[in-house]
Amino acid sequence: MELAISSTREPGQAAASGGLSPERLVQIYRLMYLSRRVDDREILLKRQQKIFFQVNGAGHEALQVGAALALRPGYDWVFPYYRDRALCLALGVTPTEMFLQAVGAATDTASGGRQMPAHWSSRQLHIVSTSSSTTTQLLHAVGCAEAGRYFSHHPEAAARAQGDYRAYHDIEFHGDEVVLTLLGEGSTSQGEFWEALNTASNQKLPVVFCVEDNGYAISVPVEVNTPGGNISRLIANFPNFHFAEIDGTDAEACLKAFEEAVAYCRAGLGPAFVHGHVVRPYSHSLSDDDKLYRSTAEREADAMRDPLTKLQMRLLREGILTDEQINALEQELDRVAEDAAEHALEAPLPKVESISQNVYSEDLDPTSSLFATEQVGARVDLSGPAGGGKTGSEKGSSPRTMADLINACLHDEMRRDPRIVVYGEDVADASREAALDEVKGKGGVFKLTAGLQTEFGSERVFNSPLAEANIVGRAVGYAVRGMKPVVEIQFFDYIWPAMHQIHNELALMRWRSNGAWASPAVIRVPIGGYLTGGAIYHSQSGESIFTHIPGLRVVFPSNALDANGLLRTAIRCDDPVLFLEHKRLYRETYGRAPYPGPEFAIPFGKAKIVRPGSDITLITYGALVPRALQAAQKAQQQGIEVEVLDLRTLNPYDWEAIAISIRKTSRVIVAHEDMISWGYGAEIAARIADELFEHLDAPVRRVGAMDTFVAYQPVLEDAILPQPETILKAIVDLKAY
Ligand SMILES: Cc1ncc(C[n+]2csc(CCOP(=O)(O)OP(=O)(O)O)c2C)c(N)n1
Ligand SMILES: [Mg+2]
Repeated sequence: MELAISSTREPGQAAASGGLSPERLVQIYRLMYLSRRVDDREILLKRQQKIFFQVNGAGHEALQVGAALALRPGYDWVFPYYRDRALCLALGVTPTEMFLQAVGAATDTASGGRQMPAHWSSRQLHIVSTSSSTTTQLLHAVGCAEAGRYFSHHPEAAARAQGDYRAYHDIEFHGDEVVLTLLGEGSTSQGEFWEALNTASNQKLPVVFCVEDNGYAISVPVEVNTPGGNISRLIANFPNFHFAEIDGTDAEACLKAFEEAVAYCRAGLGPAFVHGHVVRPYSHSLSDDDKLYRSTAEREADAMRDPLTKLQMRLLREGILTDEQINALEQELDRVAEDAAEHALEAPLPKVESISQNVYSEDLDPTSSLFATEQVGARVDLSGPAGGGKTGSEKGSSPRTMADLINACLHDEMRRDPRIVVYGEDVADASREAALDEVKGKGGVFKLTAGLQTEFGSERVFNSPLAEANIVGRAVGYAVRGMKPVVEIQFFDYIWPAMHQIHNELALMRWRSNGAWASPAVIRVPIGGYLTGGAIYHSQSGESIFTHIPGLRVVFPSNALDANGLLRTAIRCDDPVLFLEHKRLYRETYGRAPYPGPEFAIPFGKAKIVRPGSDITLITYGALVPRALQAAQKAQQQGIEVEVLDLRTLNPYDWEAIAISIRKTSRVIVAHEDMISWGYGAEIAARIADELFEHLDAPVRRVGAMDTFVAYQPVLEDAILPQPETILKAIVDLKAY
């Protein structure tokens, strides 16, 4: 490492006026100065078009160095934002590493040339990969703190285990580690800021929240984002917090404030909130010019508070360093920045062949034979009802519903893997545990998590706040620490507040950090219509929106046995999984199956021929599987043999099975419940037309819902969603083509 943190020269004999030693003040100055010089050098490189983006940390250095020096690097955890250069330097990220990211080098340790500069990540230093999305990192910090606490209560859960994702995740915990997360004052307007404070406060988590308040969010002044202009005043009533509002340009005050905040958190007293008033002497980024929206007087007043100048003046005033010593120190650090930049400019660039690496786990392939225990256990009953009625993982050979077998899988896996936590809205049996002596418990609005809290306790199964981003954002934090959150979004219709976390964080964590971090959480989501009265907000589909996200596995079972085996694979694999459960199928007589045992798994990407046929291939999944079977049965009466292929998983999907079937039948329909335009079938149909054209005797047909929402009145609902008759008509038409 090229940066010596301590002073390289004798700082003179003078004593500092405050509580800090002269050596400490010089150390802080060195870090602050170097941070500024790395910014300046990057700005130069950007102007020379040798790098492609620049965002600076100027004016924030004192606050950030104070935060870093109060922490134990590689012991505590950090979820920074893009402005945190001085923080990261002080934690141990080197200037060379920073420039490697700026040039987009293959050897960029934070992202391998994938992220913009100042998008920090260091596995060794526990700096978790950060995105450009403001505020998302706060919920990760909360989940991370929860995971740390969990491991300290259950150290046995940290043991490595073979045969699933646990083989690839080293667990580090100490029991008193602190999590630091930082953001700008404008970003406190995001709902996720409040969602993070909510959980940190409620659970007294050891998270230090730091607001770096430079008075602007690009061009928007603080009073527009924050009613009254002061975030500290708005959050003052959150219970359990330690609060500090400080001059973030006063290096000594900053370090002191963070030492107190960290001590409070480390002692387990609750979270802390440090609000530092800083300045922004440069514009927001090189793409911004603050002269367009700030008065000269205001910018001059800011310049007077530049923390670097202030500390330099103090060092001189108190005789800690002479002019000559300051000059020598600065020249030395200028060279450090220059040499680091030169080095980075010569670094090798990433290979184009590396692009697809780390979209998914490189270690554990969920399509592999490791998960092919399908033959073990039972046979699915595709015809109709019988027996059932048992709950949990109670053994027995009578057919059980999809709801039963999902619940059974959750019980089995939680018994097997102590790293699993289950949370979401209403998923607990009862948050007020004492009530469980006299009540049966809720266990989810569809009862899919029934009995889990009772068996595994409130630390592993609990209700979340009514906030979907909170659910998924915390899951990211849990998962980067090596835990396996299996969370529930109550209805697919309400997944949208979590979309930002799913798209920009959960699915991206591995790729953007070039494999250094991953967040293989499972999100279970009841989906779909055919409910007779489900209406607009309890009937939505929309799976193709999620299959369009690289890094995210999407599973959509159509029967009890598949749901059981695929959920097991979802939990044991090393990728994030969206597990879609059709509400209409939960307790359907169709597709019940006996309990297949606790090791029954189905690999992803393996379609199933649920009905063989030679005339037409019908590709489908979810609630359209039983409807397609009904249509196929009727078609048979007209002499048409339809082969029904249940995809079971949508990403990955079984192209080979599709191709084999189409080569046999030469006619194909893709049918799904979701709207036809831009639906999942559009991609499958396009690929068939592209790659199997010579095997087709007719155009590729699609069946799906009308391009509208699902209405409440059943007459409308029936017309909007595809019915067996709709599918039959498509079959007959296609055969006649
Ligand atoms: C969710 C989201 N919305 C918008 C942006 C675009 N953006 C980037 S920085 C920024 C302003 C942030 O201001 P603040 O939180 O005060 O931090 P500062 O840059 O001032 O340190 C905006 C709007 C973004 N990155 N993420
Ligand atoms: Mg700001």
